[in-house]
Amino acid sequence: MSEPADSAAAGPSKRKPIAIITIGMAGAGKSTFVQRINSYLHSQNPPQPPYILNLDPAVTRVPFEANIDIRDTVNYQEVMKQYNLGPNGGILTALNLFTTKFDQVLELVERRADSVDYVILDTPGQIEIFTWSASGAIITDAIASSLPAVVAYIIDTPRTTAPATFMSNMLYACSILYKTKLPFILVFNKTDVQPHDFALEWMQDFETFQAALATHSGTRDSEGEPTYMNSLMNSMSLVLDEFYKHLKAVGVSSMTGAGVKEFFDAVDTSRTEYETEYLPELERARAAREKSLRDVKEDSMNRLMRDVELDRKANPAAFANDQWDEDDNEDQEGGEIGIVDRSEDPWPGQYIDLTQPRRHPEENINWPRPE
Ligand SMILES: Nc1nc2c(ncn2[C@@H]2O[C@H](COP(=O)(O)OP(=O)(O)OP(=O)(O)O)[C@@H](O)[C@H]2O)c(=O)[nH]1
Ligand SMILES: [Mg+2]
Repeated sequence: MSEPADSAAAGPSKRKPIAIITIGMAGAGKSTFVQRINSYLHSQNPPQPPYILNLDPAVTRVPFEANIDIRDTVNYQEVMKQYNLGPNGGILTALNLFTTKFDQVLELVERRADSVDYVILDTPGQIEIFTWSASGAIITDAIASSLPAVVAYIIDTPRTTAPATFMSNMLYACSILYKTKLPFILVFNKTDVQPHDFALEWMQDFETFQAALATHSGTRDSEGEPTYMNSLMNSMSLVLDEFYKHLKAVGVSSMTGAGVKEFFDAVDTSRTEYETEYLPELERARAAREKSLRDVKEDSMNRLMRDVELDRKANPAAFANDQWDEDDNEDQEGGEIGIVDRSEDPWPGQYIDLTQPRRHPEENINWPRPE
């Protein structure tokens, strides 16, 4: 449980809120989960109401009150009509349109950073619309570069008891982890219907997963040999073994509220992970981007100088006429052109704009404004 002291300490030294990005297959229970963690936070003492963003333009009814709702910005039905799109194209386009305004969303979120501890995002039902679109990536990156962030990957536990389904769901989770590189929590939802121990067991010991695979129908052909699918999954389970080490898994029932406290414990651990792993990576990426920009500039400068050199060789007479006259630059030390930063405080000798009143309280001088 996050200590009540947290929100009581709201002030300049308050930690930033953490963003929880819920992602999951259609019908996994994302919206119900958001509602559940929302009511859990409200029931804390003192209450810690989160800041909620609904990014699903097609939902007709959300079980929580969103602070920012994509449906207030774009009308998904209108988008479908105007752009002549089907439902998924409509959702994707609506999300793209919303993303063009995401800087305003970030501003609003940042304005509330001092008063909230959690920012929660509910994403569209069709998972790939968020995970494989440019706008999903832009939103995730924008949020994660301004706040600590964690992905809550919601899994429909009763629907993943078959080893093949379990594996494809985990591979999907794996691809999202490597795409976002954010701290990741697997949320096995609907544990009131199906407890998630089987999943934990499969994740901890791949041999039990392979055993489950072997006993499952359809994994042997008519001659009793393992099918291609079976061998593929066996090899994949070894790959996933490495992936499981990087994440936390919790079982939750969004219906009853079981496991929500454990979920928030995992969120707290993720904050530390974000600070120690994601943030340095983000800064490295930023520095690399700046360096590559510098390299590109340097490269074009070098090419320009080479061209000038070639030109000089090809046409020495013209070059002789086009010399810099040293006498014209006596006041320029070393021939360098002085760059003035107009945004900085003026210094003696610099031009002063007399149309503006200038006050120097420490010198007690008050320039009069000209009539
Ligand atoms: N028994 C049980 N049902 C749940 C639980 N969580 C969600 N559901 C049910 O699962 C169905 C889908 O829930 P939603 O919250 O709409 O799922 P979603 O992932 O937001 O769905 P989309 O946004 O349409 O993809 C609803 O009928 C919920 O009542 C749970 O913990 N237990
Ligand atoms: Mg939903």
